[in-house]
Amino acid sequence: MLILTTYDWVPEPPRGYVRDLRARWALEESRLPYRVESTPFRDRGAEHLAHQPFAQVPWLTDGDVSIFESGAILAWLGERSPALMPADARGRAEVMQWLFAALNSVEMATLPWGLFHLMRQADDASPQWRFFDDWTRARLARLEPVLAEREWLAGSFSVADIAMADVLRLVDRFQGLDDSPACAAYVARATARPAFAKALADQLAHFAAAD
Ligand SMILES: N[C@@H](CCC(=O)N[C@@H](CS)C(=O)NCC(=O)O)C(=O)O
Repeated sequence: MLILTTYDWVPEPPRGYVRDLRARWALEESRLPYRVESTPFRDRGAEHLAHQPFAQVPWLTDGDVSIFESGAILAWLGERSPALMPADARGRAEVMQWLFAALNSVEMATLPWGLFHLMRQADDASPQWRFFDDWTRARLARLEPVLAEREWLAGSFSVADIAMADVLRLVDRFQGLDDSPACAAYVARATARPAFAKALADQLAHFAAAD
């Protein structure tokens, strides 16, 4: 039995975007059996740090393996299910490069961009904001022609799409995909999948239950 651990509660703004969603989504796509456990949001103790050294979530337990970082969890689950990653070396390489690209080339720019919005600091008069806005626009401009010509990043749907679509969701939340129709259509396509809907509903219900 796979066990996914997330916080017992989070404030309202990040709900629906907490990274356990990526693991939930992959688990739903794979149909692997799993359950969700909670770790305290407010009181992050030694047990938490033993699984996630930055006191963050999520982490996944698979037998005697405990693994943190949403990207590493996606890669791990990809190895467990052909619904998430092909078994052949070339296919795996395709998925891995796009998984890393989502996290290391796109999210690196878009996460600070999203945080500016969350903190209501997205102000064109601010050079710091303009830096992150330009950086995000540059990444989207390169991604746009890629997504205009393919349904999914690496052939069939994979963990790379879970990562990339979830990264782009945060941009979409603040209307950042308005000038990137292929990126917007890709997010709509990915989030129309029943596994995403289940993962999102389950995350929202999990945190709401603790209110
Ligand atoms: N790179 C990590 C980031 C994990 C992360 O930022 N988790 C957030 C929830 S989405 C968290 O635990 N935030 C609380 C904190 O940083 O104290 C991953 O992808 O798993």
